[in-house]
Amino acid sequence: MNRILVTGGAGFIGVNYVHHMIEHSDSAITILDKMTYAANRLSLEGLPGNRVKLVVGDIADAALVDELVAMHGVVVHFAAESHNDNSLHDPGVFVRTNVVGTFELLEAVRRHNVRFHHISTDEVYGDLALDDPQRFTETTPYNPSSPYSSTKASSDLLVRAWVRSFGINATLSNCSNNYGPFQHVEKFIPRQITNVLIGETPKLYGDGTNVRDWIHVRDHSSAVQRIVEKGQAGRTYLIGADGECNNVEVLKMILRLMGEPENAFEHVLDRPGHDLRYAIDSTALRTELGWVPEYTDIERGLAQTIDWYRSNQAWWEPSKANTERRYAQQLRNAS
Ligand code: NAD
Ligand code: TDX
Repeated sequence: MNRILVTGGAGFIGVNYVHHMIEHSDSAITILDKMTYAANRLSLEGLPGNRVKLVVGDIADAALVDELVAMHGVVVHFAAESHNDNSLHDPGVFVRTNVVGTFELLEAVRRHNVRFHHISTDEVYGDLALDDPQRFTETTPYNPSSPYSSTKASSDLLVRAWVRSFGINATLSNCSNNYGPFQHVEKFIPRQITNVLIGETPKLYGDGTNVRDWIHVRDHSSAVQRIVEKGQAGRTYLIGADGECNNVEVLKMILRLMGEPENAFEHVLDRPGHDLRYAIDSTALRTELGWVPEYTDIERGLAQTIDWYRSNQAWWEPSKANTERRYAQQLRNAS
């Protein structure tokens, strides 16, 4: 049985990956998670105690990371500060977790010769014009815009350098925008779904023409499993499911699916430096590793996600008021 150390396994994508691996492998999993505001213990309910263990700790804690890495065959590294808006208001913690934390993990996998997979984002490539026929590929130059994406880009470069200089056995993946169950209510889709559920008006940044390339989080999990099992050491794989959609379209779809008028939202102050468009070309992952996304009907995926938030109010309600307070404070700071 494989022993996998999953960093950030109590957050959105990490916990979906843990559930996926429990269903689709016989691995034993240790989650290393600092349990920041973004983590939720309820997401771990139903996981088998004999196969999943939670260690509460910081990936920037070198001694703890060294001890844990030594006990595992694979590290799958999801832990990060992940929200662009927060990075504009408090960038320091993004540098500590995303850069220093990744550095400590790299040093530990180097010492103990452990397989490493680094989870990253398409945002490292910057943004595209709406009419640009090109999409991001493994060779697109890095050009991050925000404190968040620049710290993710930094962590990617550290991984690449540790592969080249020290020969660590690592792969990287850069994925597009995820949606699905267990996503924190600060993010666009759950924020708007839960706004409707509590009778608050959904909030659209700027004119809403910004395009994101949506992928269901379950497809991200299956892609990561494939890369960890079959990926070539040193390679970067781009993960995407051809889900380009602009924010107004997504918001109108949510409102329609929830039985609200399509125009029942308000435009609010735009995010500073707001990236216009992301688009992933995942041909290499599909042709070389044979990965195929399953949840490509976004309307269906959104309907299921809405059902999940309706049925799991106890999961998100405790963080909703705080999140909206944080947004209100950020708005006051900006004006
Ligand atoms: P999230 O914010 O929901 O979860 C992050 C998790 O990391 C939380 O459980 C948090 O407690 C933990 N964490 C934070 N700092 C830590 C530290 N110092 N030590 C240990 N644990 C710590 O984020 P997410 O959306 O699940 O993103 C997971 C990963 O996927 C990140 O690396 C992110 O950059 C990447 N990614 C996200 C998306 C997306 O659409 N959300 C897309 C592509 C890539
Ligand atoms: O209230 C909102 N209104 C709005 O219009 C929020 C929270 C967001 N938006 C817009 C901004 C973006 O164009 O929606 C889009 C998506 O926003 P986020 O959910 O904040 O995601 P994004 O900034 O695109 O980054 C996400 O995808 C890439 C994740 O948060 C990152 O972790 C990942 O790397």
